[in-house]
Amino acid sequence: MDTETIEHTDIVVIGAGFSGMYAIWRLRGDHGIVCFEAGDGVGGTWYWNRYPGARVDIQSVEYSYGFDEDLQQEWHWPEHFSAQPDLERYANHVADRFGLREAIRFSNPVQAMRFDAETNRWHVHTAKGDHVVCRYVIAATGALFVPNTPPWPGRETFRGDIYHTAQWPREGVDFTGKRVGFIGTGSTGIQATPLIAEQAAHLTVFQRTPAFVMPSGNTVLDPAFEQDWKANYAPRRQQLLETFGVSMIEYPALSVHQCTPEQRKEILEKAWASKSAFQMQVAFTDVMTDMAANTVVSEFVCSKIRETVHDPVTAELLCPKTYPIGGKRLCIGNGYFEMYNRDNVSLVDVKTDPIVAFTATGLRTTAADYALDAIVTATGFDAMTGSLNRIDITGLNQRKLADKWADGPTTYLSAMVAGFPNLFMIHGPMGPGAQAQMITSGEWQVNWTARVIADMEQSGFSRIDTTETAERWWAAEVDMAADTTVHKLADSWYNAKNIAGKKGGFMIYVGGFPRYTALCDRAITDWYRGFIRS
Ligand code: N01
Repeated sequence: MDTETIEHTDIVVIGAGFSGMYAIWRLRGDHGIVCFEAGDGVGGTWYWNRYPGARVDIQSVEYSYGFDEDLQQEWHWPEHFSAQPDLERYANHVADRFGLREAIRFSNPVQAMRFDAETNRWHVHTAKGDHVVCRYVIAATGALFVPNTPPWPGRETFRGDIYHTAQWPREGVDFTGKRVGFIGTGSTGIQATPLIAEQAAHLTVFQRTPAFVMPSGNTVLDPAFEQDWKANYAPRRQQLLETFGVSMIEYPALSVHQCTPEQRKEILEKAWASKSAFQMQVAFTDVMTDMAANTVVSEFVCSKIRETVHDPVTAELLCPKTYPIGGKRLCIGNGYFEMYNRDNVSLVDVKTDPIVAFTATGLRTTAADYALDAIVTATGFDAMTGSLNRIDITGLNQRKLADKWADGPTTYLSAMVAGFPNLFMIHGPMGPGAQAQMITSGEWQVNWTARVIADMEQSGFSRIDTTETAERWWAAEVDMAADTTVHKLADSWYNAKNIAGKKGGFMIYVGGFPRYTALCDRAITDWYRGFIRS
């Protein structure tokens, strides 16, 4: 006999990261809400990524919630760019302050979801056996949640410990006296390695592609700066939404071609010292659209690397030469290049000599064996689609989302997928994602979703879907935006090329947040253009 208890609610939120928590707060007034969270705490990205050096690279006065004036006035960020423990503390404070935990079921990931077309309800099933029937699902599942673990053989034979930075032990790891191998030199690797190098007997960094890394210049938060933000929070939050990347950076007036060599140098030095990696991307009007301009900036960064790293062979290996600056997400580091001047750090180029296996005693490349006591993988994520593809999602006509997305994701406005009604995504594939400050842009997307749901209810509709025509239109918009930039010239998680065999086109909308929000708003005001409500 089936003894399963079926619960009914209005909305299921998947994920208690920053967007999921805000969705609970924003929608719970008028709706029953249940939120399922895989971890045993709140914070999402900032819950999982607790590796040494994990730190946000957008200033914290921006990278924080704006929905509650008292919260933003009372909260104090100790540093300009907050470290993971402070971000997790903030997430916990918000959960407690606003009573969000009541709605969250921890350590209980959603495993399967099925849309019942007769009743227009989603049936949501979880790891702990919950079965919740709801009208809407909001997937705030995170663009970077499922770790990428390259399938090197021999993992089980390695006698030491293997870690992935996105699944770091809560109690930390002591590398004192150990020979540590570190794979991956993206945003995560460049943050973690300098701290591990301070502890380890020896650190060997295995690099496939060098990164463009700007110095962070992180400091304790200047009280006058904090006061200025607190005195102006409301207009600043609005201003953020009107900027390209939902972040206050200085936009340039000049093309590189309009500048003398002296002017170029002055502008680039200012951008380098600006405390924002993204300033480098917009040092001139044409960095992201003209390879000649881009090369001027790339060469400037390489000159900084050569000035910093004493060993010329290592310095050359660290200079990115195969893709444009800004093509992949830029990184902000704290002493990353300086680290290579330490006696206990060495760099291995695994582009020319790839890793082939774990061994009992370390790692094997095509040319050598490396003896190691611990291995850290910072090999990134099955980004954008990984989180949802891991859930067995069945939409209309028994169609599985993973099948629909087998050749890459399709979405309309990154918010919905045709054939999967009443399922909304926050920071979904083909959205502004990594090119827009995630907390503020997430709040905006949740507000937009809340508006759509409120309209449904006022108009007496019970189903909203999008169409394949609308998805094609959005794909063309996403491609058009990317085609005008240098992004497509780099292989990264933006275009699914970070994982061998993964399919998909360009997955980030790089047309700017103001255009994105205008298109989302216009879809609503144009009588839900691209949607079908019934
Ligand atoms: O992941 P990545 P990440 N053999 O995909 C290498 C955000 N973030 O975790 O470049 C050898 O960027 C891979 O090499 P390659 C941010 O949006 C933000 O670092 O593919 N190496 C690369 O070096 C960021 O973009 C913050 O050739 C292999 C690395 O692993 C996103 O998260 C901090 C390999 C993966 O780099 C992801 O960053 C951290 C293989 N088989 C992260 N497979 C801040 O806010 C992969 N690699 C500061």
